[in-house]
Amino acid sequence: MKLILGLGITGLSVARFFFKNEISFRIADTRQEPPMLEVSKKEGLLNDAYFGDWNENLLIGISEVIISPGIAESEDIVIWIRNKNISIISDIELFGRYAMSPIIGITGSNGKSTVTQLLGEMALADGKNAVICGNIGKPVMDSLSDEAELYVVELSSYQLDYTNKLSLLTGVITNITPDHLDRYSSFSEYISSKLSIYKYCQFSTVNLDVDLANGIDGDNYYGIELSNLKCDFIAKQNGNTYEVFHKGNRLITSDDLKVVGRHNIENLLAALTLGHRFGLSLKVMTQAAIDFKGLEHRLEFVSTINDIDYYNDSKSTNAISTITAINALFEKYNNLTLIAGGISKKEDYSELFKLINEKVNAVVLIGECSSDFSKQITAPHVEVVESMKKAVSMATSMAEGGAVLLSPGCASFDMFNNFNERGETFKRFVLEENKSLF
Ligand code: UMA
Ligand code: ADP
Repeated sequence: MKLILGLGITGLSVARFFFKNEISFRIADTRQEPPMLEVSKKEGLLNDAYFGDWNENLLIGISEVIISPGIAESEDIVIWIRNKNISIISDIELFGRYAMSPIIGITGSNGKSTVTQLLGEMALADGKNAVICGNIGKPVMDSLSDEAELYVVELSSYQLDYTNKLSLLTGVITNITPDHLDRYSSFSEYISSKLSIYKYCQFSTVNLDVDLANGIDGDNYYGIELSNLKCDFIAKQNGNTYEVFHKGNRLITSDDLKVVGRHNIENLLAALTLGHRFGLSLKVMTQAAIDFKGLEHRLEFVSTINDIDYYNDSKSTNAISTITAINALFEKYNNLTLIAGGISKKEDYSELFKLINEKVNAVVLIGECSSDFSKQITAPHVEVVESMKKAVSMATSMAEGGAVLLSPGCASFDMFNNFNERGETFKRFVLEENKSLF
């Protein structure tokens, strides 16, 4: 019998698959009311289910465990499983056993979802039945399809940690910067988790701008400002514009794109390199990049109100993504007002504070870390407020044209259920701010 650990969207997708294929399974979750409880009940998936603290008896009669990514290696249940030498795998490994079409894997600290979505859109534009799935929010076991011609899968380090076998056509690490250090005992452990993607790649795609991946013997390379002949795709900066080349031929410039910032050029190079390896047409990929609107909550343009442009970058949950957002907008605006804060991660924020002090005119802080952050930020105007509503009205009153940017650099759970809710709340108040002017 199989044991499914966790009844979030991963556990539910695995249970559905076993149920459909008449494979017997048990489900367990430490939460009395896990998020997918009701739907699992309705679908008749809870014949053998246990909710509450881990219990070693859960392992009786179990030959393999499929573990949800949110459950850490340090949990008792994982220790018991390891001691008993029971096979433990991720949903990704299970998916790899059944997927009949090529899989492209995308991991990294930031940019995973953007590259996954962009590459998926490129493949769809080229007439391929591509399925976009994984950590992006659509569990892989809900995504298996006989009609799929390509799976574009976002892989988190949590998923990679429980993966032992997988066959990827190609895969990439978009970048590696400190993240999830509450889950890993050191940064180097987190780096090893990310690097493990290359063990599974038939062809490894390497971003030469990522120092940590530089020693990797890749098959396809890309990077910005590199004259490196081994690169398939490169970009060069010309003033405020980036030009993207394939083997010396100019394909596109940043002025043609709807998304902004150097990081989005890096994301584009990743998608082009992966797509080219699969055999997508360069012309179609280029047009798909021009049409790409970016993902919600990632440096998403919201509206212009009274000469102020508002951007929602709620997905920024670490220092580097807020650094990236500030740098991207600084290329376009000389007046920036930042809304940041939330639950800070166990990482060094000093580079971010330095950048804010240099480039941001006014800062509004929210959430758990706000008073701590306010001591370290010396930008001309810093205010601490207790709600998103106040943050938006305060930022609007402080901004003198230019842009107001929500880029928290922190997790959202002190004030919101998740980053989506935080971003939606921000957008709602921005649009209300607009109404209140009329
Ligand atoms: N949990 C318990 N007890 C349990 C099981 C889980 O308390 O018995 C808690 C976990 O500690 C965690 C939460 O429940 O805080 C959710 O964990 P989960 O593994 O049940 O999550 P799923 O709902 O299955 O969603 C997971 C990914 N979540 C995590 O990795 C935490 C989703 O990524 C992913 O979209 C989904 O599978 C489909 O593949 C989310 C995420 O935050 C968006 N990912 C991290 C990131 O992107 O940085 C890695
Ligand atoms: P992930 O799925 O890895 O979390 P996303 O594409 O969802 O990545 O973006 C998360 C955050 O990181 C957003 O704030 C976004 O603007 C920023 N970001 C996107 N691509 C990159 C990149 N290549 N380098 C740094 N930051 C990035």
